[in-house]
Amino acid sequence: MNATPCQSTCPYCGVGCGVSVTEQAITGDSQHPANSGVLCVKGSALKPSLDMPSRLLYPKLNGQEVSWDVATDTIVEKLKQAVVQHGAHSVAMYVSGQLLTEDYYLANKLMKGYLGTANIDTNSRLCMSSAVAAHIRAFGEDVVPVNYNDLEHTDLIVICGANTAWTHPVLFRRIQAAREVNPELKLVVIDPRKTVTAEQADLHLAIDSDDDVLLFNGLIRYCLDTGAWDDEFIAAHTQGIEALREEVMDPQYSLAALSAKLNISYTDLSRYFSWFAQTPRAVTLFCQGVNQSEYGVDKANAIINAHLVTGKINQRGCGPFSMTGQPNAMGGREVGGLANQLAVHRGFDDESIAKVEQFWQAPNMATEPGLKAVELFDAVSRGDIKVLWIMATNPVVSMPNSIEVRKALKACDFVIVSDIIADSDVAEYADLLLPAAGWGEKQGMVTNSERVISRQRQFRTLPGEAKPDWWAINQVGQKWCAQNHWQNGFGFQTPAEIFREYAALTGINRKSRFQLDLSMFQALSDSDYQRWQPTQWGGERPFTNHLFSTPSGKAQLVVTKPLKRDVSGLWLNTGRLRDQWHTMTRTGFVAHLAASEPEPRVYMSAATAKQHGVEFAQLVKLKQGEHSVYAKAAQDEGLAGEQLYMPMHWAGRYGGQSQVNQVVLSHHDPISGQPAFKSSAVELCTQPVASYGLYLGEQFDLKRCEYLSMQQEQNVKMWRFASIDGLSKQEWQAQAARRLLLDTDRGWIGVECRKVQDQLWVSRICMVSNVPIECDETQLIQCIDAPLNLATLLNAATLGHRSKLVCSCFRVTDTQITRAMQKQGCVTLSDVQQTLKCGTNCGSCVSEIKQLIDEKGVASPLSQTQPSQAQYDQVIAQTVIDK
Ligand SMILES: Nc1nc2c(c(=O)[nH]1)N[C@H]1C(S)=C(S)[C@@H](COP(=O)(O)OP(=O)(O)OC[C@H]3O[C@@H](n4cnc5c(=O)[nH]c(N)nc54)[C@H](O)[C@@H]3O)O[C@H]1N2
Ligand SMILES: Nc1nc2c(c(=O)[nH]1)N[C@H]1C(S)=C(S)[C@@H](COP(=O)(O)OP(=O)(O)OC[C@H]3O[C@@H](n4cnc5c(=O)[nH]c(N)nc54)[C@H](O)[C@@H]3O)O[C@H]1N2
Ligand code: SF4
Ligand SMILES: [Mo]
Repeated sequence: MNATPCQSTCPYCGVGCGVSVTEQAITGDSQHPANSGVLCVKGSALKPSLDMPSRLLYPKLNGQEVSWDVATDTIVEKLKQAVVQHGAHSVAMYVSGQLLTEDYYLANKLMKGYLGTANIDTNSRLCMSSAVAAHIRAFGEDVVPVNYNDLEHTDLIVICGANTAWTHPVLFRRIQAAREVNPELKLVVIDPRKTVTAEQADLHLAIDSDDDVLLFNGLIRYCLDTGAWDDEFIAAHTQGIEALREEVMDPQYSLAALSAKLNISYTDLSRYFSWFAQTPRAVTLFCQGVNQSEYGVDKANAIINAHLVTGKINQRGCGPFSMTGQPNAMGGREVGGLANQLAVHRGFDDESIAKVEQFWQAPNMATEPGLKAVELFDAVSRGDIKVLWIMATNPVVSMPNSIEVRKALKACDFVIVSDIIADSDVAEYADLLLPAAGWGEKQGMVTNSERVISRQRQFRTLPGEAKPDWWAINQVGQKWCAQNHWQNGFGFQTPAEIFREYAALTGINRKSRFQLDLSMFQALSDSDYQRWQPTQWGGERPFTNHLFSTPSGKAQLVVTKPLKRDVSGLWLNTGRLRDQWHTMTRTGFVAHLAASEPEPRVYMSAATAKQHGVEFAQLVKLKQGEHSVYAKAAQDEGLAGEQLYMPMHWAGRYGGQSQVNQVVLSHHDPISGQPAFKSSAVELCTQPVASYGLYLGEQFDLKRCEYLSMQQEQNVKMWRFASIDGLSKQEWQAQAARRLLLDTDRGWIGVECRKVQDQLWVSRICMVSNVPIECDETQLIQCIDAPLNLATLLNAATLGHRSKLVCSCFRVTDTQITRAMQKQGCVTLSDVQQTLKCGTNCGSCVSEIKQLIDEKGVASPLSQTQPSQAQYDQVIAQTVIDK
């Protein structure tokens, strides 16, 4: 790498922060409009994330290394067999919002122009498709009409169904900074959970699952009653007002009725409504609490309606703002990678099909929408899909009803998986594994939430035979054309060439009602592509003069009904953690990201736990029909009512036993097809466990446990396990040489040593207890690969309070913060920050620190009474040390 920093874009969330890469460090790019140099904890950990374990380096066919030539020949042959025998719709691709625009464009072209099927869907179906459908219904096109800087020029920010402090941290920091500048700026959070985001709001409305439409219709009604409708705007720029008025006049939307129905106090409800009604400027941000629902499209439209009827749109500081999840979810939507979109914001109408067909000179054009993710995997399950190419996504973890998805893949004739690691959960099902180039090894464009197109740049050489995804698709495309004696539509040599073709294709939108037009870049030179700077398409206000993309130019007000599935009893809410990314393949092994939430937990309030006979820290089982999942019970008083919360991340080597989607059914929105990941009915069962354990070493080689998770810590791996039948000392003894076995009052501790010169050094530790183990794990880790020191080891192993990592950037725990308050005289947030530096980098943990200060530290004792020397001697006397 040369000395000038390489300017690129963070590969995680849709905020799309710019990064600056040098040999030494990866830091925020101060020139990038999304972040002005700031990065969150995940972005700050990009450098260690590059050293991933089990990198996939060579194509593998049925487990055997093969050349790319053989691999791509095989794909073409399998495609041909399937198409000839079963028709075009028997093949499919399942791709990802983490692909670059060029990868995505080519995948879409291959499927829809050359294989004759629109069976190409993407994980964005699980993520953005409800927002996409709502935008199309309301605006006539999937356009986000807001910019990040609107957050700095508004009077009210509403965050609905998003935990922005954790999931779009840099954006949340901008919101917090704006509130500091303008103390009048209000923040309202609508979320059934009292999240870290909600804690920092002026008002938190803890609605029940899926009560959003009811709430927003009520808001619209309130605005009508208080004269806050913008009648001029409504008349000139919208259609459908009569039907909407009729809906919201229903008595259920009167403030009093609504307050009772939503179970939200009259005062809180009217505060939010009056703030929204009275201020001329308001932005409503939304994400998965809205999208991932059986009513996701209606929820998004209800939000958009509220902005349309009050005219709070298309002007500075105003608008409904769907935040995108993945780094290029937006780019994927632009090229048209959803099965129900054709390309460049066009659907499957005759005119669009003809235009795209002509542009591509497509020999085999898809003429109807393909299968959406859930339907697609159902089709795989039925045996209707014979060849499936999965790229940059891990559906056996991230799809609902994931056990069925696994079964379907197992039965599928030919599964191709393009990934960067060899042992992702989905790789297990691949007949053909293709090594993709990862972040930093490939280059191309990504579009963020505010339509800013930025470059990801290459700053590393390609390892092994890894190739960019576009390259693999291009090879297959070329061979497919040759096979069919068609003109080659896949002669691309560089991503720049692909980008130019994509930009040229968007030219079909010029002088049409569609906004997406990048045709000014169709002749972009290679060097201009290389030098590309973040560029927003559509400008700050795409709907200039309030001209929307509908045929009439008016925005459509969509009548939305407050429907709701009756989840009687417990309902399971799922989502994200601050420091992990999706199925953990890129963040699970980064020690300081793993430390803040080291094992799979299911959260609930003390009342819910009590009601179900559950004790915190113990193993519990969530059941849904015949499927179940194990996790440790943990407390979160932010969960109202009968609500459970479990992170979506646990997968692979890190917590592969505890994949929550095993108990999430595939109910989905009828329009968008987006699964309802936030509201599953589950049973919560206690689970008697004979042995809880902690195992530190290189490799876990004890018997298979029902519950097993792994935390990577520098050079040590630490497993937490629970075995229902129990784990015997004999099993450990049969395994370990040079072992110590220490009996404790609740179990035993096994220590395996090796001789280094004349000293005993610790190589493995196994602690087993009949109660959940809470001990000083950080200290225990330090005992590995160090001379045996029984006093330290036992002290670390003493059951007591387990420190929780609060600040990941500086690795500061709750215990340290408490100590700073009790022993170092820290009183305020800034005292603590000055003493420990915590919360001074990305700031994601500030509210957790504040909470500790308010609660005056952690409740558990800081230190355990240490055993006396006599006790140690006694233990050592009882110990067996092998020769
Ligand atoms: N740290 C981290 N950040 C990420 C990601 C990650 O994996 N890790 N992934 C990125 C991606 S792809 C995405 S899509 C985004 C997702 O970003 P978010 O949507 O902010 O994240 P989630 O945690 O999925 O869920 C959001 C919230 O919806 C709430 N919710 C559940 N049901 C309802 C409901 O009925 N109504 C309302 N109003 N709220 C409800 C949940 O309690 C939860 O707090 O995050 C992006 N950023
Ligand atoms: N219960 C529950 N489930 C959910 C959600 C939820 O909130 N709750 N959220 C849903 C949402 S919004 C999303 S976005 C999905 C995310 O779910 P997934 O897309 O399945 O998650 P990732 O772990 O990001 O998967 C990306 C895969 O691509 C690999 N990879 C990384 N870079 C590259 C590359 O450049 N090329 C290739 N070919 N491969 C690469 C990674 O190693 C990884 O295996 O999960 C969904 N599932
Ligand atoms: S906010 Fe998102 S884009 Fe920015 S550094 Fe964090 S993960 Fe990366
Ligand atoms: Mo997502």
